[in-house]
Amino acid sequence: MPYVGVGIQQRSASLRSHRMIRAYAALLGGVLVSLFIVGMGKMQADAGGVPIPRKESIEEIQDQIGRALMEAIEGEKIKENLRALTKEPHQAGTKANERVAKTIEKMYTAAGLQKVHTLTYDVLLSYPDWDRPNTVSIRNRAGRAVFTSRGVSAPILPDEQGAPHAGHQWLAYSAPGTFEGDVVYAHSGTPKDFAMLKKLGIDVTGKIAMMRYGEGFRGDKVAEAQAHGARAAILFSDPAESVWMPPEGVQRGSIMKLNGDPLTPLYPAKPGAYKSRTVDEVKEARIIPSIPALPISYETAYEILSRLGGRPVPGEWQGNVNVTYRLGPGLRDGHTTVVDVKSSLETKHVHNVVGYIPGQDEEDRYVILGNHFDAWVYGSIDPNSGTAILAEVARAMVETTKNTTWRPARSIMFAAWDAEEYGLLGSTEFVEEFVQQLGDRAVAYLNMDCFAGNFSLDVRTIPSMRDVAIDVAKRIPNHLEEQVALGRKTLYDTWARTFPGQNGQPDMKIPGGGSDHAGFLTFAGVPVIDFNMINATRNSYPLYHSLFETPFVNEHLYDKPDFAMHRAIGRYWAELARTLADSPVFPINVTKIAEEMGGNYVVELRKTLNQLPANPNLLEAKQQVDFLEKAAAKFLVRSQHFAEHARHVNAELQNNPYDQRKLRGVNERIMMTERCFVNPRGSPGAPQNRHVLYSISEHDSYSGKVMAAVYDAIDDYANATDKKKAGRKVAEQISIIYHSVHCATNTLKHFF
Ligand SMILES: *[C@@H]1O[C@H](CO)[C@@H](O)[C@H](O)[C@H]1NC(C)=O
Ligand SMILES: *[C@@H]1O[C@H](CO)[C@@H](O)[C@H](O)[C@H]1NC(C)=O
Ligand SMILES: *[C@@H]1O[C@H](CO)[C@@H](O)[C@H](O)[C@H]1NC(C)=O
Ligand SMILES: *[C@@H]1O[C@H](CO)[C@@H](O)[C@H](O)[C@H]1NC(C)=O
Ligand SMILES: *[C@@H]1O[C@H](CO)[C@@H](O)[C@H](O)[C@H]1NC(C)=O
Ligand SMILES: CC(=O)N[C@H]1CO[C@H](CO)[C@@H](O)[C@@H]1O
Repeated sequence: MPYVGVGIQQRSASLRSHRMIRAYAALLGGVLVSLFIVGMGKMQADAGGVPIPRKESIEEIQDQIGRALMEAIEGEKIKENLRALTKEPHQAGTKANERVAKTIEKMYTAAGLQKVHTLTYDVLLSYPDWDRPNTVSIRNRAGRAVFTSRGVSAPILPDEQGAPHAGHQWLAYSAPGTFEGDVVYAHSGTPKDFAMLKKLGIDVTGKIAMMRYGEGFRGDKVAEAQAHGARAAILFSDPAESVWMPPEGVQRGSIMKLNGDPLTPLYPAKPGAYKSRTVDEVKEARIIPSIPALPISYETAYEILSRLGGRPVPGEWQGNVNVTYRLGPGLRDGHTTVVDVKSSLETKHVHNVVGYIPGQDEEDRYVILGNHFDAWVYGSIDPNSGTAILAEVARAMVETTKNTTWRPARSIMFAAWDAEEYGLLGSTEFVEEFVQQLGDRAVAYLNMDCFAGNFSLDVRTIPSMRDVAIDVAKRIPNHLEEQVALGRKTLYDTWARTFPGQNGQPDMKIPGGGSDHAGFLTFAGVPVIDFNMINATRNSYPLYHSLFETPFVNEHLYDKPDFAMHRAIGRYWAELARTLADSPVFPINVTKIAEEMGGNYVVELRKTLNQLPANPNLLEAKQQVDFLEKAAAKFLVRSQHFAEHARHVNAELQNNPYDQRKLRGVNERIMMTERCFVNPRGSPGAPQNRHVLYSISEHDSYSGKVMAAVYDAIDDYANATDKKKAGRKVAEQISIIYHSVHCATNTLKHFF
């Protein structure tokens, strides 16, 4: 890298030390005086008489800024935000949700964020008929209804849950229609469950598949039912999977099997953009179902289950409704079941709201914090617990920039996404619109959707971000008094104990497809952290997507009235953002990718291939694994050298005038190493899945999968009749990973 003019270096160095000194002065003037005496003692003067803080004191200043920021986050304000955001049901595309977008704009503006504005997209959404609820009924031989579900859940707290139509039970993107026929109980509706039914001699063709929630994405269940010939689908909340759910409660949700607007794949659905796909094509591609589907409560499920004929289900299929579950098909006494769904597809405006705290040193580098704001009903947990927290993080950060002279070195962007519930539409369209800029400038994306419990932090991230996820958690005070009493003072302590992983570190899964981080990672290759709070069992969270997710639940069930847990989440979010925005060298550890590649991914891949029946058509694939292994070893060595170089650059920064360009070079290479794992062509059949390591599984859109395209090719091989062709496809997919690893190695080198 050519050397830069000395004048520029000195200027930027003195600018930075000035800022540091101003930060000192401001903090000294504040409540933190006594703490800062220590830092002062460590100040020294350089030859020119300008005091330059030594290494420890910079860290101490950072520490103090962190504390000031954490102190600034107030539980009471989060609570106020939450009430303001959950006044009425607000599905994407409705007037009510537009009002919520306006509320967020006002919150962001009042917080002092800059350039607060909305980004509008026109996307395909789906609604029930608000005047005629969906129903399930049971008819006797004479065709008379002996039972009809209400189709609307009754409120428990009318003050919070009493809006007209709030209780409607529906699934977005269901086909409209009425179907009368026989029910088959298909357990969780997984491919395995349908295979089991086949084995048991039960044919789902022409029947109604009744499936319970849990074990994967609801859209996959309905698609699976349709693929097996079912004419309608019923999903119910089994008490076994539904903590706190009242008998009448239902889980709403989307059953679209794609992220982003289905009519404008890969491109932003900006107003006026040409829609490259028609609704019929979307149905043909089985992205949305062509059969009616609806969710029912366990009270309604009881009516069907208690009349269902046929043999009892296999033992592990029995749920917690108080009857013996049977397979069907059909009800006893010649009764039939009628599914009646009213629904329509509509193209609607959706609005993302964004705002910024501009970075002082690198305005064109962004740390992005995001959460969606559209909800199935009131959304006080999912998602507005997160929306309320994020708005408070924004306010507290700006306040900290005012009370101290701290400014983030890089820009911090706050994003409230619309239409996440329908299939991550708002964030996906945004990523599609700005994919180039995000690839070039986004440092990281930090997502928090909602919480699922109130006990431990839970983090899903990629290997290069694990260190920062851990380091920051070690700084956040534990919100649980009884944990603190046991000596677990920080979020990290409870987390590491609750979810132990390898090397004494907490276990972190790779991010799945369930929230707005997906597009950032899988389409743009931006490192992401998706986090929330959860209970030790990690099972589905209470009242999910139900009418009963209203502020009372946050205030009295999930958290204490002081919102200590909400606050702890806010502190984690803020500190993650500040760390990523201020650390001179990005706290993104590319050595971890190399380590995982050689130590885990290659090993697993070899094992999987070796488990397949030996076949000459697999030899090429196995050879590719050998190449990949060698490439991974080189990548590891190179990343260790690079880490040494980065440490050196960082150390120089602490002692001498800053060499901003060297630093920028190091950080650019970290970013570009991550981007090496984006394959612009996408994976076969899924051009939106462009990350070759971390992607969404084709078979379960909720879970993240390592090297999904490779494993999908292996699955296809296992079932293929043309083994030669299928074997070559496996080799090709492994070779694409090899190419990415090679790219990463070269990115970390100086010359090629
Ligand atoms: C920041 O300053 C304002 C106005 O002086 C004050 O109300 C607020 O409490 C201060 N915040 C912190 C965290 O010190
Ligand atoms: C089983 O549950 C249903 C619906 O919740 C209820 O109506 C019925 O009385 C219960 N039956 C028994 C035997 O507990
Ligand atoms: C979390 O677990 C605690 C006990 O460990 C339980 O009392 C509580 O109901 C659970 N809360 C949620 C939100 O799942
Ligand atoms: C977590 O949830 C449980 C169940 O509602 C509740 O008893 C407990 O107080 C909650 N914990 C906190 C810290 O709010
Ligand atoms: C990055 O990860 C490697 C491999 O786990 C580890 O040895 C190294 O200490 C990490 N680097 C930093 C700066 O934490
Ligand atoms: C349709 C079919 O035959 N599917 C099989 C494909 O291969 C997997 C094993 O890799 C089986 O589990 C499926 O049953």
